[in-house]
Amino acid sequence: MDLQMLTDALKTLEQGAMNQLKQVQNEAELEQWRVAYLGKKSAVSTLSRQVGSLGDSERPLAGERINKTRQALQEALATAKGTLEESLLLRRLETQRVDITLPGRRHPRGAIHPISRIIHEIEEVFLGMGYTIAEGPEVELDAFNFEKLNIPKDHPARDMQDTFYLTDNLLMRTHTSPMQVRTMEKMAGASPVKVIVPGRVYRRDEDDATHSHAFHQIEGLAVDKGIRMSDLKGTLEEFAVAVFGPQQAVRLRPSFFPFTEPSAEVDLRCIACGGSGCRMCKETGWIEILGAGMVHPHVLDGVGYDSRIFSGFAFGMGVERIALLKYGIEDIRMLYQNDLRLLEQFERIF
Ligand code: 2NM
Repeated sequence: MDLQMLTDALKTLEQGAMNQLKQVQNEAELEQWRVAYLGKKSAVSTLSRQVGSLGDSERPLAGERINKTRQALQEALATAKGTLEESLLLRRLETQRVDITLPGRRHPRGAIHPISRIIHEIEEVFLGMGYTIAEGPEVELDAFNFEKLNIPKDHPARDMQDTFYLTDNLLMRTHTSPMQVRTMEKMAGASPVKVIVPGRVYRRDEDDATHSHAFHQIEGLAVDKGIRMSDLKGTLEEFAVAVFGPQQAVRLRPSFFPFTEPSAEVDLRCIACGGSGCRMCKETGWIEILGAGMVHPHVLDGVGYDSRIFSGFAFGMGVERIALLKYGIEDIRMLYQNDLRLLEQFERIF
């Protein structure tokens, strides 16, 4: 073989390769082409092994030409690869086209549970009157749930507030009052104390339309020098108007709690008939919504407030009762069954 033969062979080879490359349709065929024209057993490789048999003067030029051919083939391969990838991408874009005009998929959104809603709403009302909010443990000491609230071990009020005991002295709280006791003790005689305590409480009750063994309370407490029953009534009127509307009024009837003296049941003017009498208020024109009173001097003294100097009022309401009244729900159990038909009627906030 001489240089001329080699040059001719390279030219023919290159032309053949370029023609073949035009036929290539996919990546597999391109790889076959690469192996055939640039692989170890390709014609270019075979020719380059024969360069050694040429004369000294021809050898450098022969090497140069072989390299040039190989370079041309490599460039053609790179170009073909780019073109192939581009056409594959275009085909994918065509077949996997996204219709951006389709309407979006709706995701179901949760709503605030009526119990939480009422708690938030009442919290706002009392925050507006300068109260702070405190929360405490649901598992309480007998001392905080009963003793410090003027309910000793043999007191009949213990029967009405029978609860779930963990040990002799540890129980599920029957009201949120223990947290009011804790707040007063923490304040260590400083005033004023203005706090509301929302939270879950427990009673050993049979569940029915109006009772639940676990329910929610909001209790309020104000202690200062010169706090009077009229402050209690004004505060509760403000609350009633904010939650039930501008026509509202409250009235106090004498009652009894061990931790208040005097004590009162608080009625709301009937929200169904406006006071004229109907089935809902049993023709009385009033609906009982909470209990309240002036904090018993014995309780004040027990938590470090001199009852000759300080006085206070306190009240407690059942959140479920307020929710049933406000939303016109008939049975307390509907608040716990998580039936979407009930829950979906409340505004979706999140
Ligand atoms: C009620 C009714 C009347 C009350 C009393 C106290 C405390 F801790 F100050 F003594 N907290 N809550 C209270 C008073 C609760 O619920 C029907």
